[in-house]
Amino acid sequence: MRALPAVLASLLTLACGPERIGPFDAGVPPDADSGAAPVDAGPRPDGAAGTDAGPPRDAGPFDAGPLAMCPPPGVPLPMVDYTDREAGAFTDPPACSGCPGEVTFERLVSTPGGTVATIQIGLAPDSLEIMCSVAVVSACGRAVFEIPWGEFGRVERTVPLFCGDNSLIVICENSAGRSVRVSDVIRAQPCSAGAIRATLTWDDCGTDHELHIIRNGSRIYDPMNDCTWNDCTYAGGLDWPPTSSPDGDATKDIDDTGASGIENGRVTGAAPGLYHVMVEMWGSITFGCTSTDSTVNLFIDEVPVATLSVPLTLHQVWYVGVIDMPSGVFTAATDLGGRTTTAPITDCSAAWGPTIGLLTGCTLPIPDAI
Ligand SMILES: [Ca+2]
Ligand SMILES: [Ca+2]
Repeated sequence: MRALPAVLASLLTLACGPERIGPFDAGVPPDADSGAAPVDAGPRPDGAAGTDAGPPRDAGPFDAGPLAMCPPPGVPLPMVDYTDREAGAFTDPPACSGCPGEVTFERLVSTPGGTVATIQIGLAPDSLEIMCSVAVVSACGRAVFEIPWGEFGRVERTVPLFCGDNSLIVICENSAGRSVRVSDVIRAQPCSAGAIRATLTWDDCGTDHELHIIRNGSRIYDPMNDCTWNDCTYAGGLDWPPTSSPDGDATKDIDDTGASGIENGRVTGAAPGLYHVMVEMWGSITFGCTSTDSTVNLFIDEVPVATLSVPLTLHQVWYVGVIDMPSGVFTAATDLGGRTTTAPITDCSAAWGPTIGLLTGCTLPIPDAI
């Protein structure tokens, strides 16, 4: 375990406290953002994509062609500040002598028509004392990731994009105020039906949680039917039915071995059937913590359908639950009743695979077919 700088250690202590607000905190009053605004079919003054009938906008090199209509919101979406601001940098309050240094995108990379964006932010030398959040905002959905940019020297993160046009809003905050930057529009993959997405984050009390999306009737680490870090981190890695077609395929488009994540897995044009979601705790527990909180957000056709969070210890496996396609109904493992013998939390310490070469993690035959 490497020694932590004092400032970082204090951040970690705060992050592990019960008062910590998660990246998709449900504390936002439900009526603060009904979700109606970002997916409203009415005209929008800024000409946003989706169901908007406003003027077309040039998305530059990210133009992926016409988009399908955004789905209606299933639940309220997380509120994000500054969604009405033009691209650029500013502080809040406008005159702020002690705010964090100007946020600059020293590197903002997205594959045209892709599913993720990688951002690297330039900040003032006191960055370790600043907490930042990155909001991904589209006409179809919103997600917010809280990120201590100085953790373990990392200043770069890859975030999942929603289908269609996205903006990134980076907010870095200290006691004096906020330094904010809003990105230009990034056009990601076209929207399509049958899209499963699972996004995994974790707190600073642990490293390297592992997201799995597993076809029913299979098991964790089945090389053809478990979408995780070893066989699924590139487009077309797993050709799921219908075969010989991108339809139905699973991709883990963001993998992460460090602190706090992010990981992201998708199934595009999912074939009818059941899809299990599991999380392994691969990494280490940070000094001073007894467990690490793991959080999964599930989206069907980019609409958030569930947010779940549990504390994990080393080599535990969290059975998050099952998604039934094409209905998109999610059932948490804790609600599966007599349908499975797989526990919501499995201690896999005694059945962990060989660590030489990092070949496998949990070798137990889980989950049950249901
Ligand atoms: Ca991982
Ligand atoms: Ca396929």
